[in-house]
Amino acid sequence: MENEKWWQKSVVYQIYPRSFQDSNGDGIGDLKGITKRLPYIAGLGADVIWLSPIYASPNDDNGYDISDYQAIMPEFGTMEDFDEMLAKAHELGLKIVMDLVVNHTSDEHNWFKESRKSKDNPYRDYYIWRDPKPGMKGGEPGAEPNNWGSCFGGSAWVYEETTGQYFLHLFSKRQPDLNWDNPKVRDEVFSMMTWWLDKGVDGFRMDVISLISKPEGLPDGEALATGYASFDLTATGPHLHEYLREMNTRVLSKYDTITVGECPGVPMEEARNYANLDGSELNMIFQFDHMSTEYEDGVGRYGINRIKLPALKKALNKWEVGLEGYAWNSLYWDNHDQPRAVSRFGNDSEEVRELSAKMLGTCLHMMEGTPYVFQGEELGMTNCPWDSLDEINDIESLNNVRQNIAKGIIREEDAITIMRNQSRDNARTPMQWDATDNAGFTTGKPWLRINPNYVNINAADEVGRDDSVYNYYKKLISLRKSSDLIVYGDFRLLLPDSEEIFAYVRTLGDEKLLVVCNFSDGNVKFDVPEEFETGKKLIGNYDDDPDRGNVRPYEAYVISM
Ligand code: ISL
Ligand code: CA
Repeated sequence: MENEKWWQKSVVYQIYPRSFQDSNGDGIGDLKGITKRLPYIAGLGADVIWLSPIYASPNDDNGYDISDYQAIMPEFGTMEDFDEMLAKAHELGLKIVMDLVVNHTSDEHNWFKESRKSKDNPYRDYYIWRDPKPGMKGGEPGAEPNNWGSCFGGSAWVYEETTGQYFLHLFSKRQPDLNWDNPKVRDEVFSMMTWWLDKGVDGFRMDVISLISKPEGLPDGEALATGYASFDLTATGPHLHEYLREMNTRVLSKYDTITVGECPGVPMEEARNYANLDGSELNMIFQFDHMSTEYEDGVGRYGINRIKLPALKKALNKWEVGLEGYAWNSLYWDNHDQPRAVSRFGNDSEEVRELSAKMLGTCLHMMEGTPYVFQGEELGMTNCPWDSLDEINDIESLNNVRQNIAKGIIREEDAITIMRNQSRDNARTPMQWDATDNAGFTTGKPWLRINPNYVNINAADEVGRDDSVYNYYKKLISLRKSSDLIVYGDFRLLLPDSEEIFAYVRTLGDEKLLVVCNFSDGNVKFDVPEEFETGKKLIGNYDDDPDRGNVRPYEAYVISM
């Protein structure tokens, strides 16, 4: 293929360090733990690791609130531990991608500690400060500079007595937004990125990068049922592309990196600019259309709706087809912010969990783009059967569920069901390594509840068992490595309206693949198209050959021509 890039052929494995592997018995995953498990990731065939944040942080939002970008969180270890991990990863042929969280910092970052001191502090303009609404007293209800809501519930503004102004936070109150319009802020961020790249890291996943340029004048937005406007209205602000190009010229273009921008609220047409094939901004972005098909108007994510397949296909199809020839896709079902895919899109009941996890893997890994695997997805790990809200640590789901109950948008008795379905903590329960106490994650008390099903679902069992989800993922990954058709082929969706079948064709030159996935627990009639009649099965989650007129429960197969 012309203009091939290594990151187009890569498979990325995401680690949520707090929950991956504890090495010293304090119940918290750490860098030494990751180093110990690197061979496991290499064994799966992934070649890039994205680490969720490992920097110094007071952990109001588990590391996404950073107080020092050039220091390691003491609970995770030391800079020496980091260097050792990086060297070991490189030895195994694994690249390391850091999480770059620069829409905001922690309120304990030195810049913010200075900034809040006085209006003429040199760091004042590192953040976004505004006066109360004219004629109103700071702190009074309705005196906020505008009606923007925080993604974690409530207003996006906090009033500070000291200087009589509000600061903006699109996330928690302890995550003040940086002012990217200040060139000094950009200098600081770019030199910090350069420092990490010089250290040898291989790229960045950029947290909510679509939100860094705020709309001119910070205007009110349309209020939702919560009374606040969505943070989506700050996506792709007036200087966004200018700042990303500047970052590219001043930093990224000097290294051979992989970059992915997390872009909530960005439509497909706009994404073509972010991930332009000319390489002037980012390599790819994470879109959210397929992560929000079940959201309810006015309620958003923390409601009781479940997904419908046609909407899910429509969302994914739009990005597969829409970016072709313009930009590169990233592919994911799971990450640290989402419920577990097998529980959400498949079926986690004992009889069909493995089958449906393999089906989901097939569906995603045969698409065009760079696939991401979130820790435990390769084992078919499931949502957690939470017993009470007291067990939940996740600030986003706790705040939103409480807010929605208070506003009468959801019923209190539905709260625990909503947590079981939607809380980010479903992804964050510790990695299930084996069937020993605490799933082999820690010898101490785990920081978050371990899913009780670890006795049956764990890596020790799956690595050694041929028909496991793990070994199936391993096959999917190695197939991609050996096929330009899987990496670069055009995507064409079949049967967009089917409520059960997700089927598509990939084409490259005169090579073709047919991918058929049954998202339902019943037998479904489906005739293999004539053009594939003489094709052979490349992979599938049932042992025998597919029946050419019927797809079995949660069956997935791929036929190549
Ligand atoms: O999926 C979402 C909408 O409900 C959100 O979780 C959205 O992805 C998110 O809030 C943006 O995520 C990123 O930035 C946050 C951090 O809490 C997340 O963990 C991170 O991935 C603030 O830094
Ligand atoms: Ca530890």
